[in-house]
Amino acid sequence: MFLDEVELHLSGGKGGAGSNSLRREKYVPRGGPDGGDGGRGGDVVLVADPGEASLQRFQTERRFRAAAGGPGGPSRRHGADGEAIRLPVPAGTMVFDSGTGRLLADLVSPGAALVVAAGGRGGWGNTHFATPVAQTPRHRELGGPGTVATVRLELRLIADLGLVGLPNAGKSSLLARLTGARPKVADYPFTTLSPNLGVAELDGGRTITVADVPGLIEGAHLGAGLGIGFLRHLQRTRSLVQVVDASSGPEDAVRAYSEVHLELRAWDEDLAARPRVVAANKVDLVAGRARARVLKALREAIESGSQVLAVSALTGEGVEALLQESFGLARSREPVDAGGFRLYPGPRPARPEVFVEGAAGHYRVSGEGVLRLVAAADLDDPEEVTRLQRQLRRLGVESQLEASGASEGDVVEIGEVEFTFVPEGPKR
Ligand SMILES: Nc1nc2c(ncn2[C@@H]2O[C@H](COP(=O)(O)OP(=O)(O)OP(=O)(O)O)[C@@H](O)[C@H]2O)c(=O)[nH]1
Ligand SMILES: [Mg+2]
Repeated sequence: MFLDEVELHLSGGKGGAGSNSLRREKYVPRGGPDGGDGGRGGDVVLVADPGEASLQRFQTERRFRAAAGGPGGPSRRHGADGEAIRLPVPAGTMVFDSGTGRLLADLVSPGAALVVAAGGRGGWGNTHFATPVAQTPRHRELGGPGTVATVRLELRLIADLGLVGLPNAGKSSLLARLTGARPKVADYPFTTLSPNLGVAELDGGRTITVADVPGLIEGAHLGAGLGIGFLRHLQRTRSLVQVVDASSGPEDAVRAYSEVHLELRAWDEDLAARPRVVAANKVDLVAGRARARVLKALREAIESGSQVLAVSALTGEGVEALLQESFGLARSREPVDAGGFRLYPGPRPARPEVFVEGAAGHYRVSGEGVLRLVAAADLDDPEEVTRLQRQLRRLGVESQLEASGASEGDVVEIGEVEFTFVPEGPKR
């Protein structure tokens, strides 16, 4: 099946740890610190790739974690950066935050990329921590954690031309006639279950992309037939060809036309108002007066502006004219999101938020910034613990704990670590 919606769980790689190496040289008993920094963790990146037609590749694998950064080494050796994971997605993939539903990016132009989960920062080696009083610090940092993200991908195909109509009208046959695509064609309704894309070539090397979607029936917007979810693939086409079966007389043809038009309007007024050609298909089955009557009835039923063209996907009659007309229409409209890649960065809190909950001797501190600090700290290193304490105090953790009623000796949980609360006095 064609997958056009999927949820992914992505994690950036952890940053590499800094090194706490001390320089060793002949005749120098205690060299200075020479521990290098850890490498950055790898990112997880979504990239719009014209070679992808659907989100099929995520059918089975939906969890990705990029590689961790390498540890720093002696002689200021920097750890290797973790390799990024680049996940190709079709152009037209929209990326939403699963939690909030917010649109993060619309990957329209080929090559547009979004870092969804960033790798963690590499930890500093001890060379950064030398001070006049601590010439040989054993202090270094562990790497920071990568960010994690759960995102929903939703594909909306980008095509110049969309074919829409009742089941069996001949949409897939027309797609095959117009382009090199070979969609399934059969004489029963609902043959097409998911969108097909093809590329039509005009003389002079010009091309247009054409999308064929499943048949639409009356009540589709209420969930009848295959529903209308697939219509979102038409929302970004530049023009529409409404395909009508003209072989069973004027009344049927006009009814078919109006039914589809009403469903389009129920879905999206803007889509229904898009420039359109009506293709009266299967005209090989109606000749002379009968054919003229169908075309006349359709032209009268359709609001001015839309052309009605007689075509036959079977014999190819009228297909060249249809292609030229649709090309003109598609050209008259701006390409979808001509600006290409759009990103919607979220507001960033200026200072990490700190949350304290709990009572009666046991408290839990949360907030992303605080959790990161604690996760990155090497708690086996007393110097680092002191530093961490100072940082936490600066963020207001101590004062908030006191405001919540914590007193000396209480248990304070931060992430995966438990501390004993020892207030250090007034905030700096
Ligand atoms: N005689 C004739 N038959 C046609 C023509 N176009 C399509 N057909 C036939 O009509 C039937 C339906 O064609 P499809 O192309 O599968 O129709 P569709 O609109 O894609 O149908 P769904 O995918 O079910 O929505 C097939 O048996 C085709 O061979 C035509 O121009 N003339
Ligand atoms: Mg079809």
